Amino acid sequence: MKNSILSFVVLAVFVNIHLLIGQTNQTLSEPLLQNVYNREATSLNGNWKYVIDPYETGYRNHRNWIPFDQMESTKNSAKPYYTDKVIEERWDRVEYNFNTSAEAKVPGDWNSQDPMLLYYEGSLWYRTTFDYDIENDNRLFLYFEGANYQADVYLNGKRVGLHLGGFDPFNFDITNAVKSKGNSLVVRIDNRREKDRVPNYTTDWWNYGGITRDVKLIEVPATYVEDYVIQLDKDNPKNIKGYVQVAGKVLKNKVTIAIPEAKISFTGATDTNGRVEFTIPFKKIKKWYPKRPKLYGVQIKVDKDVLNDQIGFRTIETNGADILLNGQSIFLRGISLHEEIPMRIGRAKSIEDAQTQMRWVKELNCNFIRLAHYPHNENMPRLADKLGILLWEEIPVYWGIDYEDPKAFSQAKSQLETLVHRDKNRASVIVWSVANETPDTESRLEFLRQLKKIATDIDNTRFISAALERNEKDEQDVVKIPDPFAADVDMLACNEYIGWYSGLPEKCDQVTWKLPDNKPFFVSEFGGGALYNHHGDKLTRWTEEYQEYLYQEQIKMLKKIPTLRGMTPWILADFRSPRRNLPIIQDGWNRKGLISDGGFKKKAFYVLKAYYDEMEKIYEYVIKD
Ligand code: GCB
Repeated sequence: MKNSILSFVVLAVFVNIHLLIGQTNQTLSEPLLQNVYNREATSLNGNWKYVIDPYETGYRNHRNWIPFDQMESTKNSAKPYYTDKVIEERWDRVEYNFNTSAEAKVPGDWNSQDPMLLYYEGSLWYRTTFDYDIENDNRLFLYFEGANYQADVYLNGKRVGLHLGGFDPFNFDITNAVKSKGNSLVVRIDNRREKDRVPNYTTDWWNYGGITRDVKLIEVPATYVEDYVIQLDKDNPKNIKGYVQVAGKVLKNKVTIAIPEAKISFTGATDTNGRVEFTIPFKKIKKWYPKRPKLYGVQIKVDKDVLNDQIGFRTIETNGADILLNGQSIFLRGISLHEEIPMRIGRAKSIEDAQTQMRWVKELNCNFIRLAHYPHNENMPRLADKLGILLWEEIPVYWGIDYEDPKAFSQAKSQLETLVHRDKNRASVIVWSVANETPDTESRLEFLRQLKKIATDIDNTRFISAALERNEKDEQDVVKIPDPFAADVDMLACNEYIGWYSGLPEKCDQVTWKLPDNKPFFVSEFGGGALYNHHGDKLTRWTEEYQEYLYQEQIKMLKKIPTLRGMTPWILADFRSPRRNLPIIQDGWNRKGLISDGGFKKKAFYVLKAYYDEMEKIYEYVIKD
């Protein structure tokens, strides 16, 4: 009894701290524009100057640990340290000079661009210059698709904002800060691994730093479409349901939505907050299926702002152990992947990179991808929509982040909100995953439950899941998922490395799975390492034969689980990881890929493909509407 009162008090305090922190704005940026992907943009991609700053000379005074712009003395003093011009002055004076500095490609991780930066974790200052004329009373946003991890953004010497989070987009309204000629945009990126960050100290992937994704200027009319949801009504899929949020000058306005090919048009009036909600009945719409990924052209208009999107309409739900897509049972023939292109060391960033990954995914005969372990760039969900690939999207609440620290919670929250916000109109996305292999503690449980609530408050039409762990120590032959968060997820998922981290592949034949029968079960990871073209017998680790055998045994085992509805083995391609330093075999690469760092397929690739060909026939569905 005492214990339960104590844990109630602990939880109550935890919830309160979180609520309080939720009110302090850690991310000093404006609400994210919806569908920037389709807005006309001026790209700021290109070669940017950079200065490496491991000692934070440009950020902190040498007598004071806190950043310049947080120093009391600088705020009220007549001659503050931090003036409008301080950034340029400091950097262009004696010790540093952007003009003569080296250049790095934006977008791009810095690690793969300068050998000195391969393992660099610290601060680096970027600068680019541009001219820009804003028309009439339009507004101008500076949009970053992603930068790892902290971005401090300065325009013409003035700080415009800060963002925390390595994989999510953010934007700033720079209408009043921009000039028509010679703008200087300075961005400090800091990719240190810190206790209160998400992820924090330890990950099994490379901590690529820099402005890793596109940077653009988005000009919108004075009154503009800020956000919208246009999706099938989950409870009555004869309707399209959603809202439009207008921002800017005239919030009370007329909004129109047109889907000409489906003969749908809607006109509505926004309220004084700029919001209109709608339910639009329709006669006939072709649903989105992986085999026929029909996308409709959708146009949203307010005032002078016209925004186009391509949207697919489908339903997704569970019924007992079944996953029903448009009412029919499906099996998720998946694969996990990192946002990395193995042949060209570094982050994947372009549409061509996404196409390369998708080609392999299709060759495997997949209909599903787990975009591990953080939000991937928007090319992936956009392409998945077009190609008919279903997606699991996830935030880097990974391993041992600090579940007790409200700052960590606030970063996890903002990353999740942004991901759901960005992709909530994508038919391909069916799972929001809130965590990967996290410790079973009370604070972690509350952390994940709150994340679940945050995601479902924005979007309650998709599954909530998390890559949980199985019991590793006790009752080795009976496999269970003891994590209490299992009760909270819609799709029960776990990572298991039977035959690699525990035992040899034949171990698969010795275990029995004990799982609830009322939920779909999904294996979010299994696998083992193999160096491409390294051969031996099937019990010699690191050979292609071992990996092939492991896949055969895993598949035999998993086939016996009646509630199994899919899997995303670990992983499509070898990827860089500083944890993986076994000489000759690893040399800084996690070798669990089905494809090598040179882009070559290993033997296990074909085992998985054969299984997926079989599953495709078993779970054949008909396109009904
Ligand atoms: C895991 C992690 C993944 C690792 C993988 C491995 O469970 O979720 O990030 O890369 O194992 O290779 O051990």
